[in-house]
Amino acid sequence: MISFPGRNDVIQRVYDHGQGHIFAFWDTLSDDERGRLLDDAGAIDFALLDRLYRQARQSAPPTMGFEPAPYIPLPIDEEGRRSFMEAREAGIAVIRKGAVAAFVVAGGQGSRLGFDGPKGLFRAGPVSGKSLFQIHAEKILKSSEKYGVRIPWLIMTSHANHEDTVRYLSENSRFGLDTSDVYVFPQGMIPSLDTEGKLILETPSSLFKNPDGHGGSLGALADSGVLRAMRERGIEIISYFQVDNPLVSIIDPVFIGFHSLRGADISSKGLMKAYPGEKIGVFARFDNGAIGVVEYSDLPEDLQNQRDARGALRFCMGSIAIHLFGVGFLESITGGSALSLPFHVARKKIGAYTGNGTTEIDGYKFEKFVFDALPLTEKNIVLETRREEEFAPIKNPSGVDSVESARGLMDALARSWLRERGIAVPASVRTIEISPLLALEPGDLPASTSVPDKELVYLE
Ligand code: UD2
Repeated sequence: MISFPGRNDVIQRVYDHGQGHIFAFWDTLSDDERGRLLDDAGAIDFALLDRLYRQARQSAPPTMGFEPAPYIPLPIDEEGRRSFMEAREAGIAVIRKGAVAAFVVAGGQGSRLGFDGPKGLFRAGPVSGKSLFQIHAEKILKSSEKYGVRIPWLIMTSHANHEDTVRYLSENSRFGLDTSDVYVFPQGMIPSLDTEGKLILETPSSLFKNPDGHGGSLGALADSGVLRAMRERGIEIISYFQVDNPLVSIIDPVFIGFHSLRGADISSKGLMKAYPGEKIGVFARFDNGAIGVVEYSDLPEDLQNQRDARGALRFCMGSIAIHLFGVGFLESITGGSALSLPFHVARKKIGAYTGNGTTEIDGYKFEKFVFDALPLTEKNIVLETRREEEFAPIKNPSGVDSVESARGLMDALARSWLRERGIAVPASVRTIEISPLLALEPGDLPASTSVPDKELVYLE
């Protein structure tokens, strides 16, 4: 057995768990490299990995029965409109008191979109070319001005993109937000395993690890001290969204109002699925009464296609990963920083260092999903929203859920706002975009707004 001054306990633990192969290149490593490998090994929770490997080997995890979850529908009559107006008033009061923070999960890379860097740097604006980060930052800035408060912006990065993200935000002066209002922190990592349950080397001196999923964000909020900082700032609600959705309404008074009035621990936005196979989870009520999300890949095809008596999809309410979290609730589930969200297993190709460079092998990656926090609440609610107003995910370079479709949706939303305000759009206009700094909703557009007669229009 190898040894290293002061670290022999770690080495022993690695051997005890049958993972001694990670020292295969020990003789070729410098002392620094040996130290780094031992840092990786020392951070491993072997009991957890053993459990996850057993979970990965089980053919299908036992699941509870479930039915479609109840939700607050979009208003269709006077009573519905009144309750949305009441919620809006209540939400505005909560925002004005400075009790809401914005939280984006941005651990992902833009690789699927064909660019090398944090996804938040991707230029989504159809006319302006503004990045996703800039669009989100400007929405937060505009909300701060509109409601006369400072709204903190929390950004979860990953190991792979943390430094690039911090540099980008700093080079762009956080798009006008104050340094003291922007909190950037990385998510956790977890080692992947091969199909025999063995740790994988990424280099001779480091283990292959993957980010612990967006569900890791709740633990990372607590571990980074940001949750405590929010408590100290008087924040009561954290508004959570994904970096890849340029249409998201980040500070939404109606949503915040329903959350407050109903005394929810978590609130989630949902929308009608566009087609049975759409890649969004569905809201469900489990047999134990808890309301949560069943991921699209876990919803059997017969349930995906099931229709009710009126011919509508039975599991129709899709989750678009927009949630409000009560700070008190987050404190209660992250107490002692041990968060009990389960890990999901994905079988993936993994680049393993073998001595002759890197080889693709089959292995298991483990990830937490944020919506697994929903069933841990005393109370959570689902609010229906309009797809065309809130959801334009950028996942692919073209086709469904792509850059093209998102830009088209941004253009369509801008046109609908202008229509609502009776502002004419000349026929020559091919694409139109409205800066978040000008308007977050139709009512924000100044009465003097007019649309110039040209192909590409940016209203700012
Ligand atoms: C997610 C949801 C799906 C639906 C869809 C809407 C899950 C498992 N699925 O699907 O139900 O709501 O979004 O767009 O949630 N991220 C991190 N760290 C990680 C992993 C992800 O920050 O370790 C971020 C990532 O940057 C992105 C978001 O989480 O902003 C969603 O990740 P994704 O694109 O992998 O999720 P997807 O499309 O499978």
